[in-house]
Amino acid sequence: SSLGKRPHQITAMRGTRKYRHIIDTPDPGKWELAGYEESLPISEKSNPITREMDKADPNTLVQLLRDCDAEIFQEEDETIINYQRLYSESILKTVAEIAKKVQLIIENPEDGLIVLSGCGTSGRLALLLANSFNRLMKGLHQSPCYTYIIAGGDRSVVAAQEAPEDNPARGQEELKRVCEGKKKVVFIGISCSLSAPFIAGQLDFCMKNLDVFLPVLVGFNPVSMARNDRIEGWNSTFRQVAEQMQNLHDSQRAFVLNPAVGPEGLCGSSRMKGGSATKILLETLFLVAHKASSKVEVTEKCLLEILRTYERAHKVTYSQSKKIAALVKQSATSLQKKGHLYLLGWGTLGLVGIMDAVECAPSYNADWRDVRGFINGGYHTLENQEGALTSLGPQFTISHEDFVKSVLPSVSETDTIVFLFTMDDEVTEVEKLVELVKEKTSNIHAICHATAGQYLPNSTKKMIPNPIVITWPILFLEYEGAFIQKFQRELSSKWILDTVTSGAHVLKGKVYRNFIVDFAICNSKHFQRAVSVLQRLSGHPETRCTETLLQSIYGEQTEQMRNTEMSQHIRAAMSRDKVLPAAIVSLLRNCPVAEARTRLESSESIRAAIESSLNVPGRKRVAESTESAGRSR
Ligand code: S6P
Repeated sequence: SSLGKRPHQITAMRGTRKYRHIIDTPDPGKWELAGYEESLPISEKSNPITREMDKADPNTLVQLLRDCDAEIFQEEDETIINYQRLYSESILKTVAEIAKKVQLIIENPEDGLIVLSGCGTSGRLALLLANSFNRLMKGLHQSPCYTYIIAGGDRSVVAAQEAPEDNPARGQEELKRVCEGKKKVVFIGISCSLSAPFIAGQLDFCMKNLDVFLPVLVGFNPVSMARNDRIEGWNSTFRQVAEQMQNLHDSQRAFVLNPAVGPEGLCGSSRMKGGSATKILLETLFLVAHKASSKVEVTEKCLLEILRTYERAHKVTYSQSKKIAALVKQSATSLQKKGHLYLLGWGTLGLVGIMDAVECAPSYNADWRDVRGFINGGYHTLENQEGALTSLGPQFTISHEDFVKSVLPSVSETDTIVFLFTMDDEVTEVEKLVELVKEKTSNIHAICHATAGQYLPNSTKKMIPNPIVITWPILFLEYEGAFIQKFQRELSSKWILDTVTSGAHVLKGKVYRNFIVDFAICNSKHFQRAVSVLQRLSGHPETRCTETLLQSIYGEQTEQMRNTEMSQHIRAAMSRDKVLPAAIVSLLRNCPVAEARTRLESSESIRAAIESSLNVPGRKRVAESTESAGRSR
């Protein structure tokens, strides 16, 4: 393909590559060129790789997302804009510096704490990572010193609550609560798109208390692209906070860890690459910190060794592309027939499943019942701070027993079930559950991780005809080796499930080109993204797009609503169906929102409605060039 390739530069760049790559990392994308969707941060740009994704068949879909994921490992290209990347020296250096600060906490756990905080997927990852490293410490008879914060509290782990993300004061309160009495705190604020007010509030608080706190900001945009709009009830923007952090970076009183990993395969869906890169970067950082505390010097080589295991994981995972594509197809068929996708996982893979399932609701305006994740042992295995939340309602039931009791009775042939486990789990337990499910549907799939030499028993193979079996090489490493292996399996499962859930929604018609055209507008980031998608699809200016979006939200009473706060718009948007699709069709056809809604009702999918609106005779083909759109942020 000609995507972003500049033949005269490729040789030069290849020649300067420092490390032998395990996967074929793509050549730098067009998105790196100056001027490409200039007004948008990397995390919100549309990835040139996936421009035609909505027309792709399942096999192609998997390849496209594989290539997007490979961009995580792409090296800095000094001939272009010079974004720092995962393997850039500046990033490796920062990781090593932060690791040293983390090491001090590990060695004095009584007075210290490492806090990971995030919203949505970033918050779920905070929980996963904090628990992993506490487990690592317990295994070494050290006192655990990691904890997590997720915006909205533990209920956000298993059900999407995107609104708390907009609240910086709540972020601060939570931080103060978990750090009470601690003398030294390394605070890791994760916001993939450098945008969440909840995290901005926390970082701001840390910077005002530098005697106790060492704040670290993790995300995947340059600071100059951090979000810069006013935060409701707050006096600075995320960008201002990030700039202050950057100013403290050189004196090591704060750190910003923000390699570019390229735009998401689906525009803005930071749960995908953003989430994966967060996991890779932070696990590597903590692993070297722990090594350092057992007197192994933190060198660039040792960092690279760990990073390369993740790169290897990409290759091993996508060597199963054919089978992944089959699962994408099957899952899409279920969703199209109004069936369900259930992910039944063991151990932390159960949480990976939940993470992917939960995000379908805000990402694709899916019903929370469409895609659901379950974990063996429920909250006990999840190891969340607040314990069992089952009493909050059916959305909060997450154990396999809950699944058998309340979901299984209504499972039918239109549903797809995916089992997620490793060969070290109790495979007989898996078989027992498969046995039960088999009576209801034949669409049974599995993602199973094995170590070289381990084979799936024949009994299991008979029950699950075409499992995705990923065989990992034996790692002869010290104590941490087992963790590295676990991290790889989690990431591998995440990659597969991200692809499956995203791919299935693409095939369901929720995506036009690589824009998700039906997502929940449930926080200010989503509101702005909606406006930006409208601009890029219609070519109309921001004011007109905002106006139409408000009409779609409020119907006739837009006039009074124009000067109300964003939070009010969001509350209203959340109680309304198809807000974004109706606005898109209305703008493209230049018709009232009500008419757009009727058209959507009678259309086979949202994508189809948009496609036919773009083909209305006499329409200017403004949407062809995404490069020129989205100007006015
Ligand atoms: C994104 C996902 C969201 C984000 C959350 C935090 O695909 O739907 O839940 O994880 O909004 O985003 P960020 O950029 O602050 O990490």
